[in-house]
Amino acid sequence: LRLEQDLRKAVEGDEFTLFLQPQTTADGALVAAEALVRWNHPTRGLVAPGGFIAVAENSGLILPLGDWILTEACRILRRLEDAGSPCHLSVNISPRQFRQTTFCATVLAILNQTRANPRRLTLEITEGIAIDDVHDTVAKMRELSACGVSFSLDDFGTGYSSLSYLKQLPVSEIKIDRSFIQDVDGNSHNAALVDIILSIADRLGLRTVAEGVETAEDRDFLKERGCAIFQGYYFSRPIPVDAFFRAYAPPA
Ligand code: G
Ligand code: G
Ligand code: MN
Ligand code: NA
Repeated sequence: LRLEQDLRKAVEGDEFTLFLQPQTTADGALVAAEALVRWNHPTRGLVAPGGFIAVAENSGLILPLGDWILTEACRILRRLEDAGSPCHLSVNISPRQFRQTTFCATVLAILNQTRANPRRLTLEITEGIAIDDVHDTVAKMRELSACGVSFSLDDFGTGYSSLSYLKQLPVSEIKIDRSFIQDVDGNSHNAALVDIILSIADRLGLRTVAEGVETAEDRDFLKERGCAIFQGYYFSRPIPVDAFFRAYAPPA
């Protein structure tokens, strides 16, 4: 409850910040970034989302927080475009946020207000969005897709029905969960699974992002099997926005 009270104050008091983690080609050329929220707690310092996203989700605070995250992400997207960077941006969407009846209107209003390019925005969803109302889920995804926004299936392979989600949802990208990627080069079990996930994605014409790439060996393994995009500590940790701009979109 203490955490929830603190979180409520934090949402009102602007205590959040976004970090960006690059998504690159195998050779490290920047393609996109994932926005990852951090809580700049007055006494506890930077708190990672593992420590508060679930509380925000259960208390409903994810709704104002989610709006703030999307707005901030779209501002960053606009800045990237203004700086001449081709970088796209991925934003994590919580199930509760997605299920709001006003979800599409909110996303479109934020895009409009920030003048960010919808074609550069990817929304990461997980199997948590639940498929009990497939029609509503698909309708929302189609509405936003029609405006240029794309969707990525995050943590792919960890849910109970990953293939069913893939069958039913109009996503253009899957993110192979890092539990499969770690030591993919040395672990033949992971290697077999990743191989198969990559060929499923290839057959369906989906882009694949490998997350949690930590070593050159894992990068090489994935590259050889046609993985397009790489995210992980081997390339970069999530970093503050200013550091990201200095490293990837320096002023001309
Ligand atoms: O950054 P870190 O690895 O600590 O993130 C942990 C978890 O928090 C991840 O599963 C990630 O999807 C989630 N997360 C990070 N940023 C956001 C965000 O902006 N919105 C939502 N809903 N979840 C986030
Ligand atoms: O669940 P989601 O994919 O949204 O969360 C991404 C999380 O993975 C972020 O919190 C990020 O900090 C973390 N992450 C990113 N790259 C690596 C990596 O190479 N290794 C590990 N262990 N975690 C990573
Ligand atoms: Mn994610
Ligand atoms: Na993930």
